[in-house]
Amino acid sequence: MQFSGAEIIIKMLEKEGITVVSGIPGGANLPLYHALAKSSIRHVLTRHEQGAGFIAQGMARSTGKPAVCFVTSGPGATNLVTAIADAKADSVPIIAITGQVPTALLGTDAFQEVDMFGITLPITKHNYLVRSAGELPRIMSEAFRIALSGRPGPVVIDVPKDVQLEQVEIQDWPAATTQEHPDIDEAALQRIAALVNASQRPVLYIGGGIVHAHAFEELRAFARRSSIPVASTLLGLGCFPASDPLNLGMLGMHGAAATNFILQEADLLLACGVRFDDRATGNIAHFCPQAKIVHIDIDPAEIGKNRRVDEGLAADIRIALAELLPRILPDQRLVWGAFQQEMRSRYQQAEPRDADMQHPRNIIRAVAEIVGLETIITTDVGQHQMWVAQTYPFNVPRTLLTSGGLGTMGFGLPAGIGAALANPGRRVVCFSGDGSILMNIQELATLAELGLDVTVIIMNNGHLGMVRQQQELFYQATYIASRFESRPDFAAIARGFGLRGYDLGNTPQPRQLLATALRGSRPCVVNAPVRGEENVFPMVSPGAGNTRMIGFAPAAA
Ligand SMILES: Cc1ncc(C[n+]2csc(CCOP(=O)(O)OP(=O)(O)O)c2C)c(N)n1
Ligand SMILES: [Mg+2]
Repeated sequence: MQFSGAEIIIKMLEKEGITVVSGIPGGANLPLYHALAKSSIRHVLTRHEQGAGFIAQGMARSTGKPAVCFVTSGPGATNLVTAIADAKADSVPIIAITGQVPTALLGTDAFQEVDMFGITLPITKHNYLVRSAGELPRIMSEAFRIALSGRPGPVVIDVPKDVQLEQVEIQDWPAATTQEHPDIDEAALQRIAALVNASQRPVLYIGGGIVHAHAFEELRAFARRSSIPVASTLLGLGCFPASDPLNLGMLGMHGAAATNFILQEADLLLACGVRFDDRATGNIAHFCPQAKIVHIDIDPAEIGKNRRVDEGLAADIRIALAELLPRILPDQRLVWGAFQQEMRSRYQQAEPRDADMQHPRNIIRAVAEIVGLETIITTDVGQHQMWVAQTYPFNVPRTLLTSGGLGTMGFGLPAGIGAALANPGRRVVCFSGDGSILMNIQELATLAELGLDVTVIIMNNGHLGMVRQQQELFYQATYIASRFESRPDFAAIARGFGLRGYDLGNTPQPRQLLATALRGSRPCVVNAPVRGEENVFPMVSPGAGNTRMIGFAPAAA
């Protein structure tokens, strides 16, 4: 049978189980949209291509399955670049199908031509410039396999308009993608088990790799069998329940002070699905100075990249932990447990007064008390993001979606829309900042159209707060370009988009108004005024080791 290139793409998406695609049409991808019109795949029209990219990310991050977006050539494609780079940094499997000028015009500076293949080469796991429709079944199938296999990541498929229109005969379609797992190194498992069994002060250091491998049960069983505490990166939060006594919370630049001190004393670091990112390790020369290092990660390129390891294992972390479990001796580690307890009581986080609803941490806690455990939280980037990471009790995997590696302001709202699309019946709350929300605020129109259960809470401090904080602490309080002169009325803006809008600054009873906003399931925006001078503490100074933290005081002995 004859199919056009565009029809092949749509058919392959159907075969891979794609039910929603986000995007924006334009001249160079209209054949693709024409084919989409005949498909059962739902299209979500965003208001900016970056929104489409982050909606795809929200779908992929919340489910672990690849998600797809469509954009046109030139400006449509370049508008998507940040979302692709963000997906690369956090290993998120999205597939971006970009329209391109006809093959005959490639390289001529044609209208709306950019070299998307060249631009995205360093920010994709893989990318294609398709030269003929006959290649599309193979390329589409490969793209899904590459996006999801091993360490996941974004794939770009750039499709010239004539290739979308080209008719070809297709007899056999490739089967839907399945995942393979490489064999595991038995001898390395034995050596790692021996190190664990011989250690007295082990710590698990876990991250996004646990999420991608769905290794939640295996991690819990492993940690509990031998009473090994678990320190998490930003992207690992939720993998291990916040409520578990072995949970140490977040390590690193804005991690818990006690956690950074506990790591300092570790004699064995079990790094699982992490990449020794500088935000987590601080000055790496001072990170876990007494510890032997075991690093297990699906990506062999990560092992030994930033830190020399005593034992490295390139493997699927879920399988590795499951295989290790029976080789680990049960141990209560009472002495180590008592030390951790002492650190925790000595270095407690300073808490704001309960009644102070102008403190971000109280707002975050109030939300956590109202919404259920299964609620998906998205954040933007800045102080509010770190307060959420420090404060919100993440007990369920994949309930925190945040831009970790790239730290992209504007991520939260569209990622929240994507999460709500992919998880019908689940509530989504996006914690944003007054700076970040403006970077993709146009997606409130998309949200209003879809009517999804997404609540956006804007921690409004009148500043690019994280920038202001750094200027205060490291640039002698010389403030430039970090304070907003104008104060948009976000509740009114929300209403202008057709959404419910609330302002906690306009009521003597902010808790009650917050509860009202979160009642029901229609989308809404809540402006939450917070003090401009508040800082996120503790904080490791840039370039220092993790135990050189500022902004915390040990409790009196
Ligand atoms: C797209 C983008 N531009 C610039 C930055 C640098 N940056 C990091 S945090 C921040 C301030 C964020 O302000 P806001 O969203 O209001 O959050 P707050 O820190 O005030 O809570 C800036 C400008 C960034 N991370 N992303
Ligand atoms: Mg702000």
